[in-house]
Amino acid sequence: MAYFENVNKIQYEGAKSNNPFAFKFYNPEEKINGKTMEEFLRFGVAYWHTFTAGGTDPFGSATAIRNWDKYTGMDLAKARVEAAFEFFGKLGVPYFCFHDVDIAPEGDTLAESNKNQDTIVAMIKDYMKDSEVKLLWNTANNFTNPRFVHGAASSNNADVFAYAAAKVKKQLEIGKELGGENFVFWGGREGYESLLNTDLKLEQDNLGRFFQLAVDYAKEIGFDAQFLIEPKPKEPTTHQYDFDVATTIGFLRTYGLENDFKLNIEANHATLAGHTFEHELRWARINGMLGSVDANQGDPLLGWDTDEFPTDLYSTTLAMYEIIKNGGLGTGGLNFDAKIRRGSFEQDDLFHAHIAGMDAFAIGTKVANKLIEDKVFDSFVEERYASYTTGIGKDIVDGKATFTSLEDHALKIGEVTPNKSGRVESIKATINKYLVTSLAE
Ligand code: XUL
Ligand code: CO
Repeated sequence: MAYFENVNKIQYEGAKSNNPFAFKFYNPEEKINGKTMEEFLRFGVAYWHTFTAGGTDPFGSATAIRNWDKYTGMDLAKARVEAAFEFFGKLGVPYFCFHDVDIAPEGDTLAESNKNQDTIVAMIKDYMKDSEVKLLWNTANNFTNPRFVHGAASSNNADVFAYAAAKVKKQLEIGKELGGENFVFWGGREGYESLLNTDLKLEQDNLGRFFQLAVDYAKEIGFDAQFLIEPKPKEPTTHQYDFDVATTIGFLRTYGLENDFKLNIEANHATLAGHTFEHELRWARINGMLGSVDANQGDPLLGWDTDEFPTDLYSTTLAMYEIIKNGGLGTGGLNFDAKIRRGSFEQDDLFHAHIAGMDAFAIGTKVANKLIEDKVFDSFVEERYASYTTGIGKDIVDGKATFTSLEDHALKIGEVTPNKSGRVESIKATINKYLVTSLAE
Protein backbone atom coordinates (compact mmCIF):
# COMPACT_ATOMS: atom_id res chain seq x y z
CA MET A 1 0.00 0.00 0.00
CA ALA A 2 1.20 3.52 -0.77
CA TYR A 3 0.86 6.06 2.03
CA PHE A 4 1.89 9.07 -0.04
CA GLU A 5 0.13 8.17 -3.26
CA ASN A 6 -0.10 11.73 -4.62
CA VAL A 7 3.66 12.35 -4.30
CA ASN A 8 6.29 11.24 -6.81
CA LYS A 9 10.04 11.22 -6.27
CA ILE A 10 11.08 14.77 -5.38
CA GLN A 11 13.37 16.21 -8.09
CA TYR A 12 15.70 19.16 -8.25
CA GLU A 13 14.02 21.69 -10.57
CA GLY A 14 16.07 24.81 -9.84
CA ALA A 15 15.22 28.23 -8.41
CA LYS A 16 12.70 29.11 -11.13
CA SER A 17 10.41 26.21 -10.25
CA ASN A 18 7.13 26.92 -8.49
CA ASN A 19 6.46 23.27 -7.76
CA PRO A 20 6.06 22.84 -3.98
CA PHE A 21 7.13 19.20 -4.40
CA ALA A 22 10.52 20.04 -5.95
CA PHE A 23 13.92 21.14 -4.66
CA LYS A 24 14.89 24.63 -5.79
CA PHE A 25 18.47 24.64 -4.43
CA TYR A 26 19.28 21.17 -3.10
CA ASN A 27 20.72 19.32 -6.05
CA PRO A 28 22.01 16.01 -4.68
CA GLU A 29 24.40 15.55 -7.62
CA GLU A 30 25.92 19.04 -7.61
CA LYS A 31 29.49 19.14 -6.37
CA ILE A 32 30.68 21.43 -3.59
CA ASN A 33 34.37 21.18 -2.79
CA GLY A 34 34.75 17.89 -4.64
CA LYS A 35 31.81 16.19 -2.93
CA THR A 36 28.21 15.95 -4.05
CA MET A 37 25.68 17.80 -1.91
CA GLU A 38 24.18 14.46 -0.99
CA GLU A 39 27.54 13.14 0.27
CA PHE A 40 28.41 16.36 2.05
CA LEU A 41 25.12 17.26 3.71
CA ARG A 42 24.07 13.72 4.70
CA PHE A 43 20.46 14.66 5.47
CA GLY A 44 18.49 12.51 7.86
CA VAL A 45 14.78 12.21 8.69
CA ALA A 46 13.80 12.06 12.37
CA TYR A 47 11.42 9.13 12.80
CA TRP A 48 9.70 10.62 15.85
CA HIS A 49 8.63 13.98 14.47
CA THR A 50 7.76 12.61 11.04
CA PHE A 51 5.99 9.33 11.72
CA THR A 52 4.89 9.25 15.35
CA ALA A 53 4.19 12.87 16.31
CA GLY A 54 0.58 14.00 16.07
CA GLY A 55 0.96 17.73 16.67
CA THR A 56 0.02 17.79 20.35
CA ASP A 57 1.02 20.78 22.46
CA PRO A 58 0.47 21.48 26.19
CA PHE A 59 -2.97 22.91 25.39
CA GLY A 60 -4.20 20.75 22.56
CA SER A 61 -4.46 17.20 21.30
CA ALA A 62 -3.17 15.74 18.06
CA THR A 63 -4.21 17.33 14.78
CA ALA A 64 -2.16 15.38 12.23
CA ILE A 65 -4.04 13.39 9.59
CA ARG A 66 -2.03 10.34 8.58
CA ASN A 67 -2.85 7.41 6.35
CA TRP A 68 -1.51 5.07 9.05
CA ASP A 69 -3.89 6.42 11.74
CA LYS A 70 -6.30 3.54 11.33
CA TYR A 71 -3.85 1.04 12.83
CA THR A 72 -2.92 0.44 16.46
CA GLY A 73 -0.22 -1.40 18.42
CA MET A 74 2.26 -3.45 16.42
CA ASP A 75 0.18 -3.03 13.24
CA LEU A 76 0.66 0.71 13.56
CA ALA A 77 4.40 0.24 14.10
CA LYS A 78 4.59 -1.88 10.93
CA ALA A 79 2.52 0.59 8.91
CA ARG A 80 4.88 3.37 10.02
CA VAL A 81 7.90 1.41 8.75
CA GLU A 82 6.19 1.02 5.36
CA ALA A 83 5.30 4.71 5.28
CA ALA A 84 8.77 5.72 6.44
CA PHE A 85 10.61 3.88 3.68
CA GLU A 86 8.21 5.21 1.05
CA PHE A 87 8.87 8.71 2.42
CA PHE A 88 12.69 8.29 2.53
CA GLY A 89 12.71 7.03 -1.06
CA LYS A 90 10.46 9.77 -2.41
CA LEU A 91 12.35 12.52 -0.59
CA GLY A 92 15.72 11.04 -1.54
CA VAL A 93 17.37 11.39 1.87
CA PRO A 94 20.32 9.13 2.62
CA TYR A 95 19.70 8.73 6.39
CA PHE A 96 17.13 8.32 9.14
CA CYS A 97 17.30 8.10 12.92
CA PHE A 98 15.06 6.92 15.73
CA HIS A 99 14.53 6.33 19.45
CA ASP A 100 13.54 2.81 20.55
CA VAL A 101 9.99 3.87 21.42
CA ASP A 102 9.48 5.55 18.02
CA ILE A 103 9.70 2.31 16.10
CA ALA A 104 7.78 -0.10 18.36
CA PRO A 105 5.44 0.18 21.35
CA GLU A 106 6.68 -0.67 24.83
CA GLY A 107 5.30 -3.92 26.23
CA ASP A 108 4.25 -4.68 29.80
CA THR A 109 7.76 -5.84 30.61
CA LEU A 110 11.25 -5.03 29.36
CA ALA A 111 11.42 -8.48 27.76
CA GLU A 112 8.20 -7.79 25.86
CA SER A 113 9.44 -4.37 24.74
CA ASN A 114 12.64 -6.01 23.48
CA LYS A 115 10.57 -8.57 21.56
CA ASN A 116 8.60 -5.76 19.89
CA GLN A 117 11.88 -4.07 19.01
CA ASP A 118 13.18 -7.30 17.45
CA THR A 119 10.09 -7.71 15.25
CA ILE A 120 10.25 -4.17 13.90
CA VAL A 121 14.05 -4.13 13.57
CA ALA A 122 13.84 -7.28 11.42
CA MET A 123 11.31 -5.49 9.22
CA ILE A 124 13.45 -2.32 9.02
CA LYS A 125 16.47 -4.44 8.11
CA ASP A 126 14.52 -6.02 5.26
CA TYR A 127 13.41 -2.63 3.98
CA MET A 128 16.97 -1.30 4.20
CA LYS A 129 18.11 -4.07 1.85
CA ASP A 130 15.93 -2.65 -0.93
CA SER A 131 16.64 0.96 -0.10
CA GLU A 132 19.65 3.26 -0.17
CA VAL A 133 18.75 4.79 3.17
CA LYS A 134 21.10 4.16 6.09
CA LEU A 135 20.88 4.60 9.83
CA LEU A 136 22.51 7.86 10.92
CA TRP A 137 21.86 7.09 14.59
CA ASN A 138 19.56 5.44 17.02
CA THR A 139 19.07 6.14 20.70
CA ALA A 140 17.13 5.02 23.76
CA ASN A 141 14.25 7.14 24.97
CA ASN A 142 15.00 7.21 28.69
CA PHE A 143 12.73 10.12 29.50
CA THR A 144 9.06 9.64 28.49
CA ASN A 145 8.00 6.69 30.65
CA PRO A 146 7.03 7.59 34.27
CA ARG A 147 9.82 5.30 35.54
CA PHE A 148 12.24 8.06 34.45
CA VAL A 149 10.51 10.76 36.48
CA HIS A 150 13.70 11.43 38.49
CA GLY A 151 16.12 10.83 35.61
CA ALA A 152 17.72 7.75 34.08
CA ALA A 153 21.47 7.34 34.71
CA SER A 154 21.22 10.27 37.14
CA SER A 155 18.13 8.91 38.92
CA ASN A 156 18.12 8.59 42.71
CA ASN A 157 16.92 4.99 42.20
CA ALA A 158 19.52 2.37 41.22
CA ASP A 159 16.80 0.18 39.65
CA VAL A 160 16.15 2.98 37.17
CA PHE A 161 19.89 3.22 36.41
CA ALA A 162 19.79 -0.52 35.61
CA TYR A 163 16.64 -0.22 33.49
CA ALA A 164 18.13 2.68 31.52
CA ALA A 165 21.31 0.66 30.97
CA ALA A 166 19.29 -2.30 29.69
CA LYS A 167 17.52 -0.04 27.19
CA VAL A 168 20.77 1.46 25.93
CA LYS A 169 22.30 -2.03 25.72
CA LYS A 170 19.44 -3.15 23.49
CA GLN A 171 19.80 -0.09 21.25
CA LEU A 172 23.55 -0.63 20.93
CA GLU A 173 22.82 -4.14 19.71
CA ILE A 174 20.21 -2.78 17.29
CA GLY A 175 22.58 -0.06 16.09
CA LYS A 176 25.08 -2.75 15.26
CA GLU A 177 22.45 -4.92 13.55
CA LEU A 178 21.32 -2.02 11.33
CA GLY A 179 24.80 -0.64 10.63
CA GLY A 180 24.19 2.62 12.53
CA GLU A 181 27.01 5.11 11.93
CA ASN A 182 26.53 7.00 15.20
CA PHE A 183 24.77 6.52 18.52
CA VAL A 184 23.17 9.45 20.36
CA PHE A 185 22.71 10.20 24.04
CA TRP A 186 20.41 13.08 24.73
CA GLY A 187 20.07 13.35 28.51
CA GLY A 188 16.29 13.76 28.48
CA ARG A 189 15.83 13.88 32.24
CA GLU A 190 19.47 13.89 33.25
CA GLY A 191 19.43 17.05 35.30
CA TYR A 192 17.71 18.37 38.39
CA GLU A 193 14.87 20.54 39.50
CA SER A 194 16.02 21.49 43.00
CA LEU A 195 19.36 21.21 44.79
CA LEU A 196 17.44 20.74 48.04
CA ASN A 197 16.74 17.08 47.28
CA THR A 198 19.66 16.31 44.95
CA ASP A 199 23.05 14.64 45.44
CA LEU A 200 24.70 16.47 42.58
CA LYS A 201 28.09 14.76 42.94
CA LEU A 202 26.63 11.23 42.93
CA GLU A 203 24.40 12.05 39.94
CA GLN A 204 27.37 13.39 37.96
CA ASP A 205 29.56 10.43 38.90
CA ASN A 206 26.80 7.99 37.95
CA LEU A 207 26.35 9.71 34.61
CA GLY A 208 30.09 9.31 34.02
CA ARG A 209 29.88 5.63 35.01
CA PHE A 210 26.91 5.07 32.72
CA PHE A 211 28.70 6.47 29.67
CA GLN A 212 31.79 4.41 30.43
CA LEU A 213 29.64 1.26 30.66
CA ALA A 214 28.09 2.09 27.28
CA VAL A 215 31.55 2.58 25.73
CA ASP A 216 32.68 -0.74 27.22
CA TYR A 217 29.64 -2.63 25.95
CA ALA A 218 29.94 -1.21 22.41
CA LYS A 219 33.56 -2.42 22.39
CA GLU A 220 32.50 -5.83 23.74
CA ILE A 221 30.03 -6.38 20.88
CA GLY A 222 32.23 -4.74 18.22
CA PHE A 223 29.89 -1.80 17.52
CA ASP A 224 32.14 0.98 16.27
CA ALA A 225 29.63 3.80 15.74
CA GLN A 226 30.64 7.31 16.78
CA PHE A 227 29.11 8.08 20.19
CA LEU A 228 27.47 11.50 20.44
CA ILE A 229 26.15 13.53 23.35
CA GLU A 230 23.48 16.10 22.51
CA PRO A 231 23.71 19.16 24.77
CA LYS A 232 20.59 21.01 25.91
CA PRO A 233 20.43 23.56 28.76
CA LYS A 234 16.91 23.07 30.09
CA GLU A 235 13.59 21.37 29.36
CA PRO A 236 12.40 19.07 30.71
CA THR A 237 14.55 19.62 33.82
CA THR A 238 15.41 23.11 35.05
CA HIS A 239 19.15 22.36 34.99
CA GLN A 240 20.08 19.82 32.30
CA TYR A 241 23.55 18.39 32.97
CA ASP A 242 24.71 18.59 29.33
CA PHE A 243 23.96 22.32 29.32
CA ASP A 244 25.93 23.31 26.22
CA VAL A 245 29.02 22.30 24.26
CA ALA A 246 31.49 23.83 26.73
CA THR A 247 29.83 22.19 29.75
CA THR A 248 29.63 18.82 28.02
CA ILE A 249 33.28 18.90 26.96
CA GLY A 250 34.21 19.71 30.57
CA PHE A 251 32.13 16.78 31.81
CA LEU A 252 33.66 14.38 29.29
CA ARG A 253 37.19 15.47 30.26
CA THR A 254 36.43 15.10 33.97
CA TYR A 255 35.40 11.48 33.45
CA GLY A 256 38.09 10.62 30.88
CA LEU A 257 35.53 10.15 28.10
CA GLU A 258 36.68 12.87 25.70
CA ASN A 259 38.13 10.45 23.17
CA ASP A 260 35.03 8.25 23.06
CA PHE A 261 32.46 10.94 22.34
CA LYS A 262 31.74 13.80 20.01
CA LEU A 263 28.74 16.11 20.11
CA ASN A 264 25.42 16.21 18.32
CA ILE A 265 24.60 19.89 18.16
CA GLU A 266 21.02 21.06 17.88
CA ALA A 267 20.26 24.60 16.72
CA ASN A 268 17.30 25.16 19.03
CA HIS A 269 19.23 23.78 22.03
CA ALA A 270 21.99 26.29 21.29
CA THR A 271 19.57 29.20 21.35
CA LEU A 272 17.91 27.92 24.55
CA ALA A 273 21.39 28.01 26.11
CA GLY A 274 21.69 31.67 25.14
CA HIS A 275 24.11 30.93 22.31
CA THR A 276 23.85 31.06 18.57
CA PHE A 277 23.87 27.80 16.59
CA GLU A 278 27.22 28.80 15.06
CA HIS A 279 28.70 29.50 18.49
CA GLU A 280 28.05 25.92 19.56
CA LEU A 281 29.35 24.53 16.26
CA ARG A 282 32.52 26.64 16.48
CA TRP A 283 33.15 25.66 20.10
CA ALA A 284 32.84 21.99 19.19
CA ARG A 285 34.90 22.39 16.03
CA ILE A 286 37.91 24.04 17.64
CA ASN A 287 37.94 21.26 20.23
CA GLY A 288 37.71 18.49 17.62
CA MET A 289 34.29 17.49 18.98
CA LEU A 290 31.90 18.35 16.14
CA GLY A 291 30.14 15.08 15.38
CA SER A 292 26.66 15.62 13.98
CA VAL A 293 23.85 18.15 13.83
CA ASP A 294 20.14 18.30 14.68
CA ALA A 295 19.20 20.85 12.07
CA ASN A 296 16.23 22.89 13.19
CA GLN A 297 15.49 26.38 14.49
CA GLY A 298 13.71 27.92 17.44
CA ASP A 299 11.40 30.89 17.69
CA PRO A 300 13.16 33.80 19.36
CA LEU A 301 9.80 35.03 20.63
CA LEU A 302 9.13 31.79 22.51
CA GLY A 303 11.30 30.48 25.30
CA TRP A 304 11.00 26.79 24.59
CA ASP A 305 12.21 24.13 22.18
CA THR A 306 9.94 24.66 19.18
CA ASP A 307 11.96 22.36 16.86
CA GLU A 308 10.95 24.18 13.67
CA PHE A 309 12.21 23.21 10.25
CA PRO A 310 15.23 25.37 9.42
CA THR A 311 14.46 28.18 6.97
CA ASP A 312 16.61 31.03 8.31
CA LEU A 313 19.31 31.44 5.64
CA TYR A 314 21.56 33.58 7.81
CA SER A 315 21.70 30.76 10.34
CA THR A 316 22.15 27.96 7.80
CA THR A 317 24.95 29.95 6.14
CA LEU A 318 26.87 30.52 9.37
CA ALA A 319 26.26 26.89 10.41
CA MET A 320 27.54 25.56 7.10
CA TYR A 321 30.54 27.87 7.40
CA GLU A 322 31.53 25.91 10.52
CA ILE A 323 30.73 22.54 8.98
CA ILE A 324 32.75 23.24 5.82
CA LYS A 325 35.65 24.54 7.94
CA ASN A 326 35.38 21.30 9.90
CA GLY A 327 35.92 19.37 6.66
CA GLY A 328 32.34 18.06 6.86
CA LEU A 329 30.70 16.00 9.55
CA GLY A 330 32.57 12.71 9.14
CA THR A 331 30.13 9.94 10.05
CA GLY A 332 27.60 12.54 11.23
CA GLY A 333 24.91 14.27 9.23
CA LEU A 334 22.22 16.93 9.21
CA ASN A 335 19.27 15.32 10.88
CA PHE A 336 15.98 17.24 10.96
CA ASP A 337 15.01 16.99 14.60
CA ALA A 338 12.19 19.24 13.44
CA LYS A 339 8.43 19.08 13.44
CA ILE A 340 5.83 20.69 11.29
CA ARG A 341 3.61 23.23 13.04
CA ARG A 342 0.38 22.02 14.63
CA GLY A 343 -1.60 23.84 11.97
CA SER A 344 0.30 22.04 9.19
CA PHE A 345 -1.53 18.80 9.74
CA GLU A 346 -1.66 17.34 6.24
CA GLN A 347 0.74 14.69 5.02
CA ASP A 348 1.92 16.94 2.18
CA ASP A 349 3.31 19.29 4.83
CA LEU A 350 5.86 16.61 5.74
CA PHE A 351 7.34 16.88 2.24
CA HIS A 352 7.09 20.67 2.06
CA ALA A 353 8.87 21.02 5.41
CA HIS A 354 11.75 18.71 4.54
CA ILE A 355 12.15 20.34 1.12
CA ALA A 356 12.26 23.76 2.84
CA GLY A 357 14.93 22.56 5.27
CA MET A 358 17.04 20.84 2.63
CA ASP A 359 16.88 23.87 0.34
CA ALA A 360 17.77 26.21 3.24
CA PHE A 361 20.89 24.17 3.99
CA ALA A 362 21.79 23.89 0.30
CA ILE A 363 21.67 27.69 0.06
CA GLY A 364 23.69 27.99 3.27
CA THR A 365 26.29 25.61 1.83
CA LYS A 366 26.70 27.53 -1.40
CA VAL A 367 26.95 30.90 0.32
CA ALA A 368 29.31 29.66 3.04
CA ASN A 369 31.50 27.96 0.46
CA LYS A 370 31.84 31.20 -1.46
CA LEU A 371 32.62 33.15 1.72
CA ILE A 372 35.37 30.63 2.46
CA GLU A 373 36.71 30.56 -1.11
CA ASP A 374 36.97 34.34 -1.09
CA LYS A 375 38.50 34.27 2.42
CA VAL A 376 36.02 36.97 3.48
CA PHE A 377 36.30 36.35 7.23
CA ASP A 378 39.70 34.65 7.13
CA SER A 379 41.54 37.64 5.66
CA PHE A 380 39.89 40.03 8.07
CA VAL A 381 40.51 37.85 11.12
CA GLU A 382 44.10 37.18 10.05
CA GLU A 383 44.79 40.87 9.82
CA ARG A 384 42.97 41.59 13.08
CA TYR A 385 45.29 39.25 14.97
CA ALA A 386 48.45 40.11 13.02
CA SER A 387 50.12 41.43 16.20
CA TYR A 388 50.64 37.80 17.28
CA THR A 389 52.80 36.98 14.28
CA THR A 390 55.84 39.13 15.15
CA GLY A 391 57.62 40.63 18.14
CA ILE A 392 56.05 40.29 21.56
CA GLY A 393 52.93 38.68 20.10
CA LYS A 394 55.00 35.90 18.55
CA ASP A 395 56.81 35.46 21.88
CA ILE A 396 53.41 34.99 23.61
CA VAL A 397 52.23 32.42 21.08
CA ASP A 398 55.58 30.60 21.11
CA GLY A 399 55.51 30.37 24.92
CA LYS A 400 58.64 32.51 25.21
CA ALA A 401 57.07 35.47 27.03
CA THR A 402 57.15 35.80 30.83
CA PHE A 403 55.39 38.28 33.05
CA THR A 404 58.73 40.07 33.37
CA SER A 405 59.31 40.35 29.61
CA LEU A 406 55.68 41.43 29.16
CA GLU A 407 56.11 44.13 31.79
CA ASP A 408 59.31 45.33 30.11
CA HIS A 409 57.40 45.56 26.83
CA ALA A 410 54.44 47.38 28.43
CA LEU A 411 56.73 49.90 30.12
CA LYS A 412 58.39 50.66 26.79
CA ILE A 413 55.30 51.22 24.66
CA GLY A 414 53.50 53.82 26.73
CA GLU A 415 49.67 53.96 26.53
CA VAL A 416 47.95 51.57 24.09
CA THR A 417 45.28 53.26 22.00
CA PRO A 418 42.60 51.24 20.16
CA ASN A 419 43.94 51.27 16.62
CA LYS A 420 41.67 49.02 14.58
CA SER A 421 37.94 48.94 14.08
CA GLY A 422 36.15 45.56 14.47
CA ARG A 423 34.13 46.46 11.33
CA VAL A 424 31.27 44.18 12.27
CA GLU A 425 28.62 46.18 10.38
CA SER A 426 30.67 46.08 7.22
CA ILE A 427 31.17 42.31 7.60
CA LYS A 428 27.44 41.78 8.05
CA ALA A 429 26.73 43.84 4.94
CA THR A 430 29.20 41.63 3.08
CA ILE A 431 27.35 38.51 4.22
CA ASN A 432 24.13 40.01 2.89
CA LYS A 433 25.82 40.69 -0.44
CA TYR A 434 26.99 37.09 -0.62
CA LEU A 435 23.53 35.81 0.32
CA VAL A 436 22.05 37.68 -2.60
CA THR A 437 24.79 37.13 -5.18
CA SER A 438 26.31 33.66 -4.54
CA LEU A 439 23.32 31.79 -5.88
CA ALA A 440 23.23 33.67 -9.16
CA GLU A 441 26.58 32.20 -10.29
C1 XUL B 1 14.91 16.78 22.53
C2 XUL B 1 15.76 16.28 21.45
C3 XUL B 1 15.75 14.82 21.21
C4 XUL B 1 17.06 14.27 20.80
C5 XUL B 1 17.10 12.77 20.71
O1 XUL B 1 14.97 18.15 22.73
O2 XUL B 1 16.40 17.05 20.76
O3 XUL B 1 14.76 14.54 20.29
O4 XUL B 1 17.45 14.78 19.56
O5 XUL B 1 16.72 12.15 21.87
CO1 CO C 1 17.63 16.80 19.08
